[in-house]
Amino acid sequence: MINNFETIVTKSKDISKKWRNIPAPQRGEMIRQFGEELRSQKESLAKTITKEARKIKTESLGEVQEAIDMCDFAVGLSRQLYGLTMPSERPNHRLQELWHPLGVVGCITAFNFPMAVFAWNFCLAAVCGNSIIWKPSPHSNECAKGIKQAWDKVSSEFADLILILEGGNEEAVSICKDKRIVLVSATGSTKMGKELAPIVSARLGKLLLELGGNNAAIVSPSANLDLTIKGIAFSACGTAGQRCTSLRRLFVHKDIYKDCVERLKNCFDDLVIGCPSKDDTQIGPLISENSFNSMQKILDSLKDKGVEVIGGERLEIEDPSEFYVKPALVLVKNIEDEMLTETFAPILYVKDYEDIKDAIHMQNDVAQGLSSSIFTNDIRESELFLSEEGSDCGIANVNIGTSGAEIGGAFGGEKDTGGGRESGSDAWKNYMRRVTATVNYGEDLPLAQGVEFDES
Ligand code: UN1
Repeated sequence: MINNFETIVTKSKDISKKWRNIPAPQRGEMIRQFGEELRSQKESLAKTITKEARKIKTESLGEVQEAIDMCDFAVGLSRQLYGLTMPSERPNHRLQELWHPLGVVGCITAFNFPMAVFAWNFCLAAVCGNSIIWKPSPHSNECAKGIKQAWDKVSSEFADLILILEGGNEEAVSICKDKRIVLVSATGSTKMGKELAPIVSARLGKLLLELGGNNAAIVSPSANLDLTIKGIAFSACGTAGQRCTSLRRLFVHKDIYKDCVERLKNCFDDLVIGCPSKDDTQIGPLISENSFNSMQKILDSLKDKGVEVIGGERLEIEDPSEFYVKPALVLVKNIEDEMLTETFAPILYVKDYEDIKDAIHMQNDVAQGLSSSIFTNDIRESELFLSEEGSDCGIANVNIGTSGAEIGGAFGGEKDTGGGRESGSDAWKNYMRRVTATVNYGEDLPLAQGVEFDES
């Protein structure tokens, strides 16, 4: 039994009961102040991200910005938590949807987005009238504390709206088991999701899952290659390949394959790998030795099969306890088993294609379904890619890499990615319960579907 678990859940439940009675626009006002606080602490919060998650400066700043953007979005939402009104089939009746808070939300986050993903969840949960219990990754407890302190500064008697439960798997399981935690929103690997989801489902709790990706991009002969190479490099190598949206597989049309691979090799050679706090660094180290070992294991198994691997080696830069790697380009002739799993490291598999439909098929032919891209100037191809016969992912981009989504859209994916949608659009609906209300303001009692029931 985790010692502070009971206290945390009780406190969270208590505060949720007070918070839900605050009108939504007033809740929005407090979130606006939270956003202002994040703005004023942007530099120092970004430094904490760089220190713990080892992200480069510009990405850490971008991550705090993502949290600020979520605050702004939630402020707007605070006056737009709309319920539909539908025409009733009966006279003198009103048919309407009402949206109410859920209560306590549990949020489990990963090391790679130690602030932004929490902000996606918290800003929506809070504006919708809920409290949140946050279990951050054990790699990012300081980031969690930084966010909590910013909230404490503006939240007066509502400080408990964010309560942090530090820990690992045991704590995550406790959140999943507890019936008082109405919704569990979890970000992490598919393996983690498959372990946790049955626990929540067994109590018929609500789930919001954002799990692994195995994202692909297609490069068509009409693509603007300058733009394409930049998009590929950022998606495949940015954050050292440790985003759920990182680009892992590339399908290049055979007519431009040689040129594209040549340019990618040069581009990967030019990337500045080093200490993430330095201004010109583009790629920092991997999060841990374990990540490094998983990457090497995959590359070794490919090499053993005779597959061409360029790069991927460890670089001894600065602190010898850190794991810097050169991003790997893996030139495959056939689909290899290794390509079908997500390795959280900068490995980019490249394969040629002849027919766009084959490329789309290969792109979709994995268990995961998070993000996807096509680089093309051919409108027929881009429309096919976005059509129901195209990408089967939750995110489908044209002439943009697979990573770096804005907060305004719904974020998440299909299949082994878990099906959840967080962040923008109508993702707020996940954090509320819907009541369908029918009101009869007439003197008679007509029944729906024309059913007759005469009691006399
Ligand atoms: C994640 O890696 O879990 O689209 C989230 C992106 C970021 C979010 C990534 N906005 O890459």
